Formats: sequence, structure tokens, C-alpha cells
Amino acid sequence: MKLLAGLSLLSIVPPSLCVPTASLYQVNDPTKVEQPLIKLKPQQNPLRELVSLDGLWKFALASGPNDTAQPWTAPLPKGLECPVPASYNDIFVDRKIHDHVGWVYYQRDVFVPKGWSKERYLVRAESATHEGRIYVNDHLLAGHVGGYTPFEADITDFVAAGEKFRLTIGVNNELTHETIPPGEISVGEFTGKRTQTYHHDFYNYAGLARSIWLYSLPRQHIQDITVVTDVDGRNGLINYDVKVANHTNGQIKISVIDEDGKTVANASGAHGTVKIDSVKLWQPGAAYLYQFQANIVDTHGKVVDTYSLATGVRTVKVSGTKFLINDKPFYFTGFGKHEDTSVRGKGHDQAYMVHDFQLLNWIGANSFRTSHYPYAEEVMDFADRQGIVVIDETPAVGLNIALLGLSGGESQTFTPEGINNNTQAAHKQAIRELISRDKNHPSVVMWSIANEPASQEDGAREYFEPLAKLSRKLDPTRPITFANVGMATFEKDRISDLFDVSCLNRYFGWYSETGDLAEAEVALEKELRGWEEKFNRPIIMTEYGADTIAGFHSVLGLPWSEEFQTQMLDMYHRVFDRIGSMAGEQVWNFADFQTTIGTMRVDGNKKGVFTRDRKPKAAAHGLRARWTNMDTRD
Ligand code: GCB
Repeated sequence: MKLLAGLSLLSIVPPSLCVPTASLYQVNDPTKVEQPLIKLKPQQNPLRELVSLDGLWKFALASGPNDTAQPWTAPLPKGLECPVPASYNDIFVDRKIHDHVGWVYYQRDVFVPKGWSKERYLVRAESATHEGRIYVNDHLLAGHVGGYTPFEADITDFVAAGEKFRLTIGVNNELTHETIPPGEISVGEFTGKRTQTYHHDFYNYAGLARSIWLYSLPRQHIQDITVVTDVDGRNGLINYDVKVANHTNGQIKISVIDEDGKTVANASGAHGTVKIDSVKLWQPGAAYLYQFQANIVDTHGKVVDTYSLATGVRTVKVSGTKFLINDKPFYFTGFGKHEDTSVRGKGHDQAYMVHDFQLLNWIGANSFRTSHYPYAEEVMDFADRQGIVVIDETPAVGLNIALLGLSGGESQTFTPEGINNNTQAAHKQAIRELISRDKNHPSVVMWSIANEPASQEDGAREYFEPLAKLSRKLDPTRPITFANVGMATFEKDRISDLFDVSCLNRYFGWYSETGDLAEAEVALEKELRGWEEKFNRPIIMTEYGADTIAGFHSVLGLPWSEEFQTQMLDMYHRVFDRIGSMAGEQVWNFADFQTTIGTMRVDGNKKGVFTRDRKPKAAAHGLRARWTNMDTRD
């Protein structure tokens, strides 16, 4: 069983519960996963019902890694209640909860609707950061490692329709050198207090930050759909594959319905191609979505299951130095973002989501990167509907010891005690889950399989080559990339040839040449020209920016001032406009966000173009002037 290191399962789970758990984990061996890795997002339709379990749940911390209280076998104590979805860290005014390392438990009573006696029913957690377990009454029914992708438990055989049950979800926030993202737990010399440390620059928010659902499925049901779209002259093609469970008789019927509700194509069979005459393409800034409707029809002609998938017809390709969407060059404008707001932490929030997209539109951004983990599925659906282009990233951030300044130049990241084969296996699983969940989104045009790994070090190539291969095997249709770190210059990086686009994170003028924009301008141009000459392919600057305190001004344009942020972005843009293979610019970051507080960070990272509560800094107006006047389609 794959468990986070430092945690003995036997110490917290009664022996009777130990045996079945091994098969419940989504292990790192795909041959052991019989069902699709991630099932289709639950939806409500005439044959499927959906009950939201969001709201206030009872909440308790496990008392420690050796906790034997088994809180899920009994009601949690009265007292704390925690909102779902939300990270728990900033909800309570309690440092112990904020800093907790280990398991926490969420619990509530749930009724299975009376009418579901002929159905199967499941509990789905959209995420549990970083490890989750679902218990129904006293039974542990599912476990999952990986904090930003969904998992579920089929509870049909444990609770009858019409009955009440106690639902407990355990969540563990521990990170080790073998998890994605990695981290370490240190123990205070004098207090014995456990502290989680990690190499990524955002707070390790934990808990149930996305929705929890109870939903029903017909016994014969559609488990998964894969669509890949293409264009043939004026027509659109949807190549599809439908996977069904318990399918005994009847057939699969497909209809494609346009935005006016008109059926524009039909097909039958579990895989094939449907043709849409005079297709309306999904375009950046002009989304058009068809409903790809799959039905299981029994021998009497009765529809026994149906699922409707929003599908945009578009193509993506890299050609020379151009990134092509629908065969036209596309220039990315936008940001690296975070799921981060005050109080909620990483809790998904519809109001912030819609407002963020409004701000993207206002500023003229056509894209973002899901730095540094997969975002809530609702965000991906919304990007599809809004015509925003997404670079979709795994949670593989912090695979770089040198960034901590501790390596003294030695290759120390890819070692048996550091990022090793088990980390690589966890990373492979993170790639599988990302692609399995997000493969059908027209907004997703590229996979980013890591952020700023030590790609200049010994061992990087051995570590990344199989991951690049796996990504291409899982999705041969989208380009792949990773965000390259400044120290892995075009001369030193050892893995970039395995990928399609050079995504570069650079901080000339901030972490180097600090405050000296003239010097930084030369250094930046030199570096970009190096990448251009070496690879002759698209370059996207996926991070550039400066920490800026909103309201801090400097007539001299000194670092941390709003003036400096503006001048620095202007300098980068001057350089970009001189480099022919630039295919995009994504500023770091959309908004200020929380990090571990340390000597480098005062209440978080301040590189936002918007404050944490989404007020524009001066630089926002400069970006708006540039991006709203830019032709990003040629
Ligand atoms: C980076 C990281 C990002 C940090 C950023 C910074 O290179 O990719 O996660 O937040 O730098 O502001 O230091």
C-alpha cells in the first residue's frame, strides 16, 4: 500500500479494516486500477441524481500520527464545525489547527434517497489535500493519495436506499520526499512539535477544498468518455470512445447537439467518429460548445443511462516557432494563477471564480496556467465556456533542492534519499490523473508536467524521460511542456528536448540584477536568444514579475513599489517584442497569495497584479493597455 512515509497504518486502523484498504487505494500501478482512473464528473439528468454534501461538517484533528482513537467509528465530538468546500487552516482562530500536521476528520450524517433502491450510489470527493479516506459508518471504503484530483467510494452495498449513514472523510496534509508535491516533516528539538516544510512557494492549505457529492448511477452506466476533435475543411470531427460498466445488452447511441438545442449529428457504437457539417469551432475568446450526448439504449429501445459532455471542436499544434489553435498562431497573454483567497485558503468559491474570469477579460488576458496543481473541475468547465485557454499543470512543484540555496551547486535533487523512484511513480500517477480528468476540455491546450524541477542536475533526464513518454502516450494530441527554472539556462538544462514548447520562468531584475532594469534587459534578451537559437520553437514566458506592496510608491522606481512592477513588466515586454519565437507571456502572478511566512515573505507572495482581494495595482492598467491592443491571433 502506498502511504505517506512516517505514518504507520496499523497504528491507526483496527486490524479488521486493514485488509480491504490495500485494494481501495489508487495505487501507482495502473494495471491494478480496473476502472477508469477518474470517473466522469457527476451530473444531474433524468437517469442520474446528484446531491450536494457541501455545508458545515463536524471537524476534529487526529491527536497525532499514532492516534488510536479511530474517530470515524463513532460520532466526532460536538464543537468544531468546518465549512466544505474550504481549506481548514484559516477558518479557526487556533494556531494548533492552522499548523496541524497529520490527519483531520470531517463528519456528517447523510440520507440515501428512498428512490435509489435500483441504483448504484457513490460518494465523490473532488479533492482531499493531500491524502483522503472515505468511511461509511465504521467501514473504510476508499483511499487516495494526491491532493488535487477526485476520488470516490461506491457505497451501495453498505447503506440501503432510504437509510441514514455517518459519512466521515479523513484528510492528511503530510508531504514527504516521495509525494507530489514533495516535502519533509521536521520535529522540534525541544518541543517535539512536528512541522511540515516544503519547497514550493504557496501555503500548504489542506482539507476538503472542493465539493463533496452523493450521486446515483444506473447499474448499466457510462463510466468514461474520451473525445478528440479534428477539422476537415468546413466540417468538424469528433473521434470518441465510450466506456460502460455492467453493460449487458443494447447499444451505445451518440447525438451531438448544438447551442440552439438542434441535433447536428448522430452515431452508434462505443467508439467511432461523428461528423458535424459546417462546424462552429471553439476559439479562444469565442467559445462554442456542442453537447456530446452518449446514451445506453437497451434492447427494448429504452434509454438506461445518458451523459452529456460539453465539447468544443478545435485543433492544437506546434509548428516551427508558432503555437497553433485551429491552425492559426496563438499568442498567450495572462497569468500563472493560484487557487487562493483569504479565509477559504484553496476552497473553491464560485464568486471568486466568476470575478477572476471577469478580471481576466477586463485586462485582456486570453489564458492562464493552473500553477502549480490541477484546479477544481468547475474552473475547467468555466474556462471551456468562457473561451479562456489553459496550460494544465500537475502538482509536481518543488523538485529542486538547489532552489533552497542548500546544494552548494551539487546535484542533490534526484537521489535515493530525495526525489527517487517512488517519487517518480507518484509523479506518473499525478500525470495519469490529470490527463484522465481533464482530457476532454477544449480550453486545455497543453500539459505542463512540472514546475521548475532541477532540470540542470544529474538524474533529471532519467527521471523525466519516462514521464514525457507517458504523457504523450496518454494524450498524443496535445503538446507537452514543463516550466523551466532560471538556473537551468539553455546551456545547462538537460531535458527540454523531450518537450514541445519552451516555457520559461525568469526573474531578471528581481532575484538577479535586483532593481537594475538596464542590466536585467540585456541578460533577459541574451537568455531568450539562447533558447530561440537552440530549439527554434515557441517560447512562452510562464513567469516574470516583482513583489509589489499595493500602495507603496517610489518616485525612483525602487523595488517593491507599484512603479517598479510597472517598469519591470514594460522592460520584459520590450524584449519579448524583439524575439520572433515568443508565443506568449504569463505574468507571475494574477493575485497576491499566501505562502509559508518566512524571512522572504511578509503575509505571502506579493507578485500579484491584483491584490489578494482582487484590487488592481498600477501594473494592471499597463497590462490592460498592452493586451487589449494586441492581436494575439497571428
Ligand atoms: C517561482 C515559482 C513560483 C514562485 C515564484 C516567486 O519561480 O515557480 O511558485 O511563487 O517563483 O515569486 O518566487
